[in-house]
Amino acid sequence: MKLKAYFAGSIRGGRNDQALYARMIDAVREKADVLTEHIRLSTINLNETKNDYDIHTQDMNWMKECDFVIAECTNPSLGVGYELASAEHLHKPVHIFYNTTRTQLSAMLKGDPYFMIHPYTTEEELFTQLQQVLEAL
Ligand code: 6IA
Repeated sequence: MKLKAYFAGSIRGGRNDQALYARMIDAVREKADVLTEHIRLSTINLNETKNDYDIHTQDMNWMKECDFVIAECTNPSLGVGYELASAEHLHKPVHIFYNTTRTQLSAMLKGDPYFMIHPYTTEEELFTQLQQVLEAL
């Protein structure tokens, strides 16, 4: 059976890195079904009034279902932080990527030995590390 991945990336926290999320999701899809494909979309309308209760329920069900979590945390997002804490409580393997030239990762992630943290400075470095993570699964 194919593995299931939960990809986490900023939505209301800001969509500056949407194209990067799409490229990462493409890479993850070589190895696993990505349950949270919508993160890649350039068409998310932040003004749309969706049912937040349904979004939270669906995402937490996917979190329970997934085999591992990949998060891109360069753009800070409250929702992603919440997802990462949930993943830890559910004992899911969590890989966090962030660009050290653009952000300082929160101490609440960097200081938690549970998380596997992958700092990078270039996109090439990011994808080399991501491939290594996927090959080791
Ligand atoms: O606080 P944020 O919005 O940046 O949180 C982003 C994280 O929360 C992502 O990793 C998603 O998994 C989850 N999330 C936040 N919003 C949504 C959503 N629709 N649909 C699915 N997952 C979400 C929001 C659309 C809305 C702006 C109309």
